[in-house]
Amino acid sequence: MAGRYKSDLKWSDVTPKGDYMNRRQLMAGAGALALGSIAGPAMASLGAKKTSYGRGLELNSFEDITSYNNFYEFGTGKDDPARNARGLTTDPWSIQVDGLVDRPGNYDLGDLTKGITLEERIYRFRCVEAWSMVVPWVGFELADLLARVGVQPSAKYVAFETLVRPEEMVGQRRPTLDWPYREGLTISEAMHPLTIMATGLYDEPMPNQNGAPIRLVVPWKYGFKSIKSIVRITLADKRPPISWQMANGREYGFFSNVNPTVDHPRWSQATERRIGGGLFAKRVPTLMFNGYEKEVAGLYAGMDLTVNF
Ligand SMILES: Nc1nc2c(c(=O)[nH]1)N[C@H]1C(S)=C(S)[C@@H](COP(=O)(O)O)O[C@H]1N2
Ligand SMILES: [Mo]
Repeated sequence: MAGRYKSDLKWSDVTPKGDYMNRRQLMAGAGALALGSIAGPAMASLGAKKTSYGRGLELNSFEDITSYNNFYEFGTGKDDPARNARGLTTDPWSIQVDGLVDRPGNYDLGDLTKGITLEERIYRFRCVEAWSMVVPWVGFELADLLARVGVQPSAKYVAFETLVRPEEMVGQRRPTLDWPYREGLTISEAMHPLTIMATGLYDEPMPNQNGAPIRLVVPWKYGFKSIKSIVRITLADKRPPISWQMANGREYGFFSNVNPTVDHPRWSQATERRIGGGLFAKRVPTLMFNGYEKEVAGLYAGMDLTVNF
């Protein structure tokens, strides 16, 4: 699997059969090549924009990205999600959109994302535990989805929730966290063009252990902000509770921007261990905002980042 691209993105995996057919026709009509009809890079066949982010970064292998995971719904070991998430049902999938939106509803994922152009985004990914990877995500900007449902001017935050289904999510049979897993962003963070909803990686549909069928990716924040397998999106005027802050507010803050100068109470955040580098690989320096300072520092202008951690 490592480092290769398959010839189709299998939108059908996140799209009901009917929609999938419409999409194919739509795309063919628009002059794009039909899905799966040619060999070669799938991005070209989908007509998706190639990324302008992350060129030159060295990608982690598909194996690295799909075998070393945090997804506590499937257990707390790094290899638990790959093993335990196999049986997760991701089709059908719906997302409840509620709160301060013009068009609330319980949307089928295919309907909610119909016609949205997928894009490749190669991002650094830095876990609060001080390991990191580089992942070629496939997805679209969260701002596009929010535009579809119509964000009301009074909305200041976006809250997200993960599926609760203990029958399929063995980790949820224990109160490791207060399920559902919850996350949140300010509206300006949510609207930022770097913030994406990812439906795949390495040009394949999102592997279950990485948060199928759809997860958030916020590359300048610690990995736990990038909530997986989302079933609810709520627009709110108040800051929503988030899982890791609920579990330990002294160690995990709402913002959780990657910041090498603000250490975790129990370890340094100045450096990181690159996954796949081998046991004796040298740690590498952690970059401010995970290397996206130029793009996102403005969101936090005037804020004391040691207080708003
Ligand atoms: N629902 C849910 N989302 C989650 C987690 C989780 O346990 N449950 N773990 C978070 C953490 S701590 C990290 S580092 C990333 C890991 O994403 P990856 O397995 O795709 O690398 O997912 C985040 N999203
Ligand atoms: Mo993490």
